[in-house]
Amino acid sequence: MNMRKKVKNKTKGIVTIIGLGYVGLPLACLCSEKGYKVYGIGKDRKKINLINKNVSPLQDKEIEEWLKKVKIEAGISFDIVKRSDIIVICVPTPVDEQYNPDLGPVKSATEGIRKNMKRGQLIIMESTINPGVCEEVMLPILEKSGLKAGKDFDLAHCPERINPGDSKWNVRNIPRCVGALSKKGLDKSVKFYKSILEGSVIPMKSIKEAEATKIIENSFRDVNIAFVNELAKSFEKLGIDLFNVIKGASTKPFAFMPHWPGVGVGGHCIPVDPYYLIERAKMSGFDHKFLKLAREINNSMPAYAVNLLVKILNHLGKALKTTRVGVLGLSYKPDVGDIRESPSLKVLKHLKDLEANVEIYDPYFLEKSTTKNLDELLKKCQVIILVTNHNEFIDMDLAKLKKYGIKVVIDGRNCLNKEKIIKLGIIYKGIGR
Ligand code: SAJ
Repeated sequence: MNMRKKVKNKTKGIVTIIGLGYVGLPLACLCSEKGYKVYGIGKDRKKINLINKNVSPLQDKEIEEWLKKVKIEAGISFDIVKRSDIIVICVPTPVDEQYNPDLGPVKSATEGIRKNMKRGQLIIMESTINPGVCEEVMLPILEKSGLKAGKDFDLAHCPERINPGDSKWNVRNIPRCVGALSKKGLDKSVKFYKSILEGSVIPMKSIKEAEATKIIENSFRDVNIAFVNELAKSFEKLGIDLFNVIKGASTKPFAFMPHWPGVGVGGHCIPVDPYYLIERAKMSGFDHKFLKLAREINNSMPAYAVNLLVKILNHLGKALKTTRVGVLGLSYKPDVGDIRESPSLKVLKHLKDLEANVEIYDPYFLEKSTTKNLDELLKKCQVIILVTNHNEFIDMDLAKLKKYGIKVVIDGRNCLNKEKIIKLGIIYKGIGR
């Protein structure tokens, strides 16, 4: 009896997860917990060694605990694909400096599978991709093996919906949409996900529909954030506190979904995914003017926040060059240590271009911070720009701003108490408030 059969008798089957980050690692833990023999393929030896010692390479409490209770054999070789029943791809789908989609990781993972794939396997793509990637990019590579999709192997797409730092929604309970090239592939995929998930599994009519589902979810979020960011610029001139207006509009019990203006849109999903649709639609002769405008508005927010500061300093007869500016936060979202596409990177670049003296503090990135703690930063600086609404900043004792002589606060996440800061005689400016 071969290895696959032996392991199959003792487990539900052999699953190999390619990509062991925020998406792949929780999925690997869940598959192991639900009785699959789980292998992981990664690129970073340090991370792989940690996982093999049941230690999480990610700053995520839940995964740290989970990894201690499951068994994942991680490595860098694709050989293990030979012995797998199901192979799930969870690699990054980034954009480059010019915001062009970069399918490099997808292509190399698919190539690794091609060299080792066997008859009867189910290959599932979980990374966020635009409609067409499975059939136009992955399929040609896989069929170079001589095996035929739908006959010798199955190809499906189940877009990931991981929300880092979310205590309510996680890999177990988030509903998932699945699409596949063939009915058999769809049935096998739905069966697999139903065997590990508590959340519902929704079969889509095609693999393209599954690809499109995730892209519109995140494009929806990007355009809604752009909507309020444009309002923020307009209401700044009208002297209206947009933050309060959105709170007012949120009392409408239907047909309104609040989004919040801020210093920018970061992360590996929201600011990235729309470009995958924009570029693919362009190839078919459609120009997504609206999606592109939303991206433009959101990308303009870091400079907008810095310019708010410049305008205030000029009004005070001060120059940015002779002011020490404290940047609070590097992460793209609160209480996680993730800097991908973070607006903080653009804020720091604008400040550097304007020759400002900058101090940085982020409790999740002490190695990138220039001060050991928040107090040290406040002591050194005259003005601050808050970029990340970490709880540590929201909970700070605002009297310290006065004590350390902070003159201006730019609240990039509208998360500080505006009235209190103004009462302390400090100039407060939020985004749209
Ligand atoms: N942001 C705003 N205003 C908002 C909401 C977010 O400026 O009203 C900014 C955040 O500060 C951050 C960026 O946008 O810089 C992205 O924020 P996010 O809350 O969307 O966080 P992500 O990137 O972790 O998004 C994930 C996504 N999940 C997946 O792609 C599987 C997204 O689909 C979720 O909607 C989002 O979490 C969520 O709802 O928290």
